[in-house]
Amino acid sequence: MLLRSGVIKVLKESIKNKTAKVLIIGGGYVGLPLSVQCAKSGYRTTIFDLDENKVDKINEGTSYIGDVPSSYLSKLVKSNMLNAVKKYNLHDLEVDIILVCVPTPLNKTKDPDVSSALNAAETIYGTLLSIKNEQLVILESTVYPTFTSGPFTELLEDYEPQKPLIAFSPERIDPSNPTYNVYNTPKVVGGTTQEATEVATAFYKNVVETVIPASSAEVAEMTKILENTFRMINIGLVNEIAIACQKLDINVWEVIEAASTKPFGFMKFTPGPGCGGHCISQDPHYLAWKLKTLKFNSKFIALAEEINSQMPIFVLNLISSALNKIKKPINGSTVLVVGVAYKPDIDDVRESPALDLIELLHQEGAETLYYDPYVEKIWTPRGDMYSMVKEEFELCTELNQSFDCSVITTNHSNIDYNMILNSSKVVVDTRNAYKGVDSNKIVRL
Ligand code: SAJ
Repeated sequence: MLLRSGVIKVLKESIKNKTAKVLIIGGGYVGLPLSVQCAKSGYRTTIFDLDENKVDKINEGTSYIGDVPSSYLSKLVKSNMLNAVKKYNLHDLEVDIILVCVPTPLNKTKDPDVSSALNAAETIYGTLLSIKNEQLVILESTVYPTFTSGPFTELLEDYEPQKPLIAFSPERIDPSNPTYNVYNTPKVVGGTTQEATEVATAFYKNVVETVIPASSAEVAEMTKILENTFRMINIGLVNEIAIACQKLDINVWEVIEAASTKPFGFMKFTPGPGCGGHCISQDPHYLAWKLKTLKFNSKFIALAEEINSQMPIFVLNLISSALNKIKKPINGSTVLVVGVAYKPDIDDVRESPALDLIELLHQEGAETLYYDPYVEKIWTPRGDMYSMVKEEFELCTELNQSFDCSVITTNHSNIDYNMILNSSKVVVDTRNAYKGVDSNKIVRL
C-alpha cells in the first residue's frame, strides 16, 4: 500500500497526464455541461444520475439541456470519452475524481434540503472509495457554509485506509447565457485541506479557463452565497423602488435608465413580479438558516424575501386597477398571463412568480390563461395544471377579439407584444416590454 504522500503523487500525475477518470454525480443543468467540458478537456468522464431516462439519453448522445448541443454530446459519447451509468453498475467504476452536482433545494419551510448531497457522499463512501486508493471529491451543489467540511466530510472521514481529498467549488452556470459558459466562467475552489485545494485547482486548471483557489471550503461556499444574496437583495431593493415610484406616480423604468448612466458605483437591476429561479430566490436562505443556528437573524435576506414574495400581490392590485379603468372586476374577467418562465428566453419555471400570480388570479375568480412559447404546461404551487393557451390566443389575435387584461410577467424576446396589445382591452406591463410605446391601454409596474 502506497504511503499517503505517494498516493497523492499518483493522483496529481493522473490529473497532469489526463489519465484520471472523472465521475459526475448528477446530470442536470450543472452536471451535464460540466461533464461535457471535462470530457472535452481530455478526461474520461462518466455521469451517474438516478433518472434512468437521462442516463439513456446521454448514452444515445441526445442532450436534454439547452446549453449542451446533442451534436457535441454524441461526438464525446461516440469517441468513448463520455458515458452515463445507472445506480446498479457504479460498482465496476474505477474513478479518481468525483464531482457532486445534485439538487440542494429548500423545503417548504425554507430550510435547506441537503439529502441528495449526503446520499451522494454515501454512494461515494459505500461503493466508489473501496475501489481506488485515493480520490478527489468536489461538491458543486449550493450548500450552507461549513456543510462541506462538516456533514459531507463526516460521512467520509472514518473511511480507511485513505480519506479522499475533499473540496467545494460553487457552480456558476447561468442557463442560456450567450456569453458565459463552463469554460470561460472563473471557477472558485476551496478544499477542506490545503492539499485538497491544490489538487482540485490542478484539475480545474485543465478544464476551465480561470481557477480561483480559496483558502478553505467555507470561503468557497460563502462566495456563492454572497454572489446570489447580492442579487436577491438588489432585486428586492429595486422592487421596493418600483412600489415607491407607483405611489409617487414616477416612471421607475426611466429612473433606472437614468441611474444606469452613472459609470461607477451603480449596478442596474430591474423590477418585476417577483424573484424566481432555483438560485437567486433560494440560495440566500441557506445562509439565513445557518445563521439562525448561530442565533443570528439576517435582516437583509428576510426583508428581500418579504418584498420579492409580495410582488405577485402588488401586480394583482395593478391588474385590478387596470380592469377598473374599463369598469370590470377581476372576478369573471379573462386575464392572459404572458411569459411564465422565471426569466426571459428559457423554459424553466422553477419558483417563477408568474405561477403565484396565476394562482392569485384564479382565487379572485378570473378566467386565467397563460401564453409562453417556451412552456407547454404548468402546475401552480397549489397543484392546478394549466396548458398553454395556443388555440384561443391565436384565435383572439386573428379575430382581434380581446382578453380583458394581459399581464406581461416574463418578457421573452420572441413574443409579438404589439399583437398582445391589440388583442387586449388593457395590458399590465411588469417588465417594460412596452418601453417607448405610448398607449393608454398600458399600466406599467
Ligand atoms: N430578476 C429581476 N430583476 C433583475 C434580475 C433578476 O426581477 O434585475 C429576477 C428574474 O426575473 C428571475 C430572478 O430574479 O426571476 C433571478 O434572475 P437571475 O437573472 O439572477 O437569473 P438566475 O436565477 O438564472 O441566476 C443565474 C445565477 N447563476 C448562478 O447562480 C450560477 C446568477 O449568479 C447569475 O448572475 C444570473 O444567472 C445572471 O446573471 O443571469
